[in-house]
Amino acid sequence: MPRKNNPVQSPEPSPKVRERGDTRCGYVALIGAPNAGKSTLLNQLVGKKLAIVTPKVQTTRSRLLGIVIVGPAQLILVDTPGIFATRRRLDRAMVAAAWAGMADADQTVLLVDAERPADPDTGRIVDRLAAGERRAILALNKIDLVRRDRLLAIADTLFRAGCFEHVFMISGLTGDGVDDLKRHLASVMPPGPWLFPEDQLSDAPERWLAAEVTREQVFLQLHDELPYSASVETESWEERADGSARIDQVIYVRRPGQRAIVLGDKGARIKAIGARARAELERMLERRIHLFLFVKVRDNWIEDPERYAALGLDYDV
Ligand SMILES: Nc1nc2c(ncn2[C@@H]2O[C@H](COP(=O)(O)OP(=O)(O)OP(=O)(O)O)[C@@H](O)[C@H]2O)c(=O)[nH]1
Ligand SMILES: [Mg+2]
Repeated sequence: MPRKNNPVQSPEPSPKVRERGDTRCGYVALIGAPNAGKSTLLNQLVGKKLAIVTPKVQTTRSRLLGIVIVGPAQLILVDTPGIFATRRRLDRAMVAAAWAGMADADQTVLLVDAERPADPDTGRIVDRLAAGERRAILALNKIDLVRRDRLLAIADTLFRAGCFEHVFMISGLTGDGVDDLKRHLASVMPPGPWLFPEDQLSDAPERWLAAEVTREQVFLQLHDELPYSASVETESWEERADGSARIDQVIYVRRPGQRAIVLGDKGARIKAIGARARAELERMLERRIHLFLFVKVRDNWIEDPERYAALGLDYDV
């Protein structure tokens, strides 16, 4: 049974190379415009779904570590929120978290959606990398959607910015090209001891991952500004004698009208969100889950320092 605060355990034992003292270990930041496919790639690299993924922009709100062992190397992957031109405090905090994820990393992978290579957000990130003389790896993503000759032209144009030392053409979704990227990252990690136990896949507590699973359904099942006005917190987690767990979560929204939408006609929407989230949780945690969702209005959550701390974000940026 998984331990409560040390979430998902690796399915396979990794090689016992630590005793030999020839290990490598380092941080790899995955950065890019919203929707570039950072979280999809993190999940593909780790081989397990940790980060939530939706077709909507700005799905990821704070940094998440995914840990994977490749031969003698432990890669600590940092999924970050998309980087974009910001307005709200929450946006600023998300983007600050993304840049901070890169500042501490040994390697940076910039993901570019090959269908949208001229995206202005991507342009701004490339400019900032070039201005700061940061070297990065370019991962041209979603190659399953774009013709090969077009990919070469895109890579060529981006490469001229002068801040990329390697380019990989990948599909985070199908896994195409991801093994090459993984092997390359492993080979350039600095020598050193592994920083996490070899069976650990993430730094995120299960309570937080469980809240993310529900937030993913909020993003998938609700539209317009609602997903961006909502946050989810796990309030309680009760282990049951039969091996199952009862999880109570609150979906916070900003206005009573939004609460009504989340509940839906005769509670149909919240029921559907709960059903899908519960199924996902059971798959992720490999056990029976009883999920209870509550919807509360907290008008000012988006300006409340305590909520930022709960989300793992800095308030004052
Ligand atoms: N066809 C295709 N779709 C992809 C690929 N990678 C990601 N996607 C899709 O792109 C959308 C966004 O993926 P995410 O992984 O959530 O993107 P992200 O960069 O983490 O987005 P934010 O967290 O919002 O910044 C989802 O619908 C994914 O299924 C890919 O290689 N090919
Ligand atoms: Mg993401």
